[in-house]
Amino acid sequence: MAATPTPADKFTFGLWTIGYNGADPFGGPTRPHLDTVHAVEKLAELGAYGLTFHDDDLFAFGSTDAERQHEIDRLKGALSATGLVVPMITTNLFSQPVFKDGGFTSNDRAVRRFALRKVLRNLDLAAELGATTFVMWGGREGAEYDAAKDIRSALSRYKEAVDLLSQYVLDKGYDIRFAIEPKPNEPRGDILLPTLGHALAFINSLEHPELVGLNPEVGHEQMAGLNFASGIAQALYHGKLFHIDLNGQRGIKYDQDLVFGHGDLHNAFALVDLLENGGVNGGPSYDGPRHFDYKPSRTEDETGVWDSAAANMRTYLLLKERAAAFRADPEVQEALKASKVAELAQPTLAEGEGYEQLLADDSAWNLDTGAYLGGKGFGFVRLQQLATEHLMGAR
Ligand SMILES: [Mn+2]
Repeated sequence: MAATPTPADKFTFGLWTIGYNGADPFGGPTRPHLDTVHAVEKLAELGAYGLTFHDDDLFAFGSTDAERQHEIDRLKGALSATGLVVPMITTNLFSQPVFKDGGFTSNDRAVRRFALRKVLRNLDLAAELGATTFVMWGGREGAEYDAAKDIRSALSRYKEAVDLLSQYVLDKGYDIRFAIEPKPNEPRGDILLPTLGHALAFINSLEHPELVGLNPEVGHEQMAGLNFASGIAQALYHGKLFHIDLNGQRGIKYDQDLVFGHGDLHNAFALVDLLENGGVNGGPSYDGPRHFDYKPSRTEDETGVWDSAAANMRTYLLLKERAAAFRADPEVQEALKASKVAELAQPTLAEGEGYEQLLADDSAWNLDTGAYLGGKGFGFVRLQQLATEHLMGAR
């Protein structure tokens, strides 16, 4: 069955997702600790491709070198036994009290220097495990109060950090690129680089912008009221979709981290259609891991954890099937043509034409603008209904 995942689908999971114990700001854990080796075995059984983690997910903060190495060795053993890979790792600069005002941008310089050391050590581990993407989610890089944080200095320190880490990767010859993960708020009142667009602008200020791209997350952009599929299209336009975090979110509220598709299903359909069919000649527009950053709900037991992990992958594959059917439908092709969707790819000016030729073209100015009142519509609603019917399996 096409909706059964295999490693070729490149589905990956954060160790912190399936390992989430159900603790929230209002109550403690509802599930016991999940062992890393068991997690890797279960993910392999379900058809996943890889595992990702923060340093502190794998070995507790403050571990001795021997304890740290023990956990790394256990992971390596599980990876070689199952064939799972680690395509991305990331550093936790948010859980410990030392990071309460951030890591790269804490007002406390000693904390910033410690944060850099923690990331440098984790970059060595990324290279050792063959991870080629290093995600940076600056969850505590922000503030609650305007006078408390000099935002321009904070951005300068952020740049200083990313520039240093980029130089390290270049000097070491590591095959690693960085992916910034934007989020508007939570846990801070306001987080730096709150949306994909803010992060894109920031990347342009860096010493090595070619090494730095984005890891956009469905729920994070939707928490800001933004259209995720549209944002991903812009990230692709700039060549900056280095990684992606898939999950579900229902509107502008706290970060829900639902299963992919359990939030805005219509936008999830548009996203999968873009990723799978939005490339040249209708092929995929993105070939990296389809990474799930979700949380099994607090109400679930361990069976529910694995059911929800499987649900992420199954929903993605079902949407991929629906998107293929949508593109293959002759009525959809006709509706796309009627809506002039492809005409937007045609340059507005003719070959070699500049403003002088445009100014000399009376037909451009003499357009019968009055005819647009009551004239032919674009038919976008019809197109959306066709998409909806394919999404519902009604066509
Ligand atoms: Mn994420």
